[in-house]
Amino acid sequence: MITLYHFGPFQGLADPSPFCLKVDCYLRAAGIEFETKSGAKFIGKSPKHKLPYIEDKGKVIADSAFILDYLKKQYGDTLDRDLNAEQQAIAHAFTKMLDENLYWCMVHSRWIGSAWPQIKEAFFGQMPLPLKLFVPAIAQKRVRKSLYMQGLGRHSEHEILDIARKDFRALSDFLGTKNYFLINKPTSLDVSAFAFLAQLTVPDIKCEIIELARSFDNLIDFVNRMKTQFYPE
Ligand SMILES: N[C@@H](CCC(=O)N[C@@H](CS)C(=O)NCC(=O)O)C(=O)O
Repeated sequence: MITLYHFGPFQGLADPSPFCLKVDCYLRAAGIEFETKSGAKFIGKSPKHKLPYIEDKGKVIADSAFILDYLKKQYGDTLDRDLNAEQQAIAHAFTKMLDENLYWCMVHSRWIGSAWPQIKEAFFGQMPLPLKLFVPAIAQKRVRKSLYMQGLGRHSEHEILDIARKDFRALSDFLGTKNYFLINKPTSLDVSAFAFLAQLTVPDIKCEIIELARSFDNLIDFVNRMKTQFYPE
């Protein structure tokens, strides 16, 4: 059986990481049985020092994109096999927009922006003393450096919100009144979109980017549709 190494449940979601939630939701949508092992401690054991990674039949695969490629090869491409080349190209472009652009806006709001006090409490509140006095600051410093190196961290909060707004607008306009992004059933693009949009709409955190995401009604309806379908619990 496949083991998914991830962070673990967070405020009504299977995971606070969009990449871990993507793999979790893909496995459910594709009907592939799996078990989970939860905890930030697995970051150190991951071949790429990030989560998620999976273990299957003695093989270890890290990175959500490589994991989905592996699952499609080993267990059949049940979600995307009906997509034509044009739809696959659109799915690729949107997926990379989520992974490489919206992700960093989300990281900024959680770790640097106005969500930080709430995130600090949610992620580190249970940590024993004296760890919780300094671990959050060390983690925040690392994330700040990553954001600066990536480039998004050099923008103002106002500019970052504007960058996120354009991603939400593109997703919302493309989804329109459809139930799913590409065809009349969920594909891996729906899984990816859910994994990111749910982070910004389900948890009970108050901040500007979450307020902004929640102003796109069709995206909220989409998240609720996917949640009801794949997370009925
Ligand atoms: N490209 C990777 C990104 C994974 C990733 O960035 N994971 C973050 C959590 S959202 C992580 O494990 N960060 C831990 C760290 O950097 O120490 C994927 O698609 O899986």
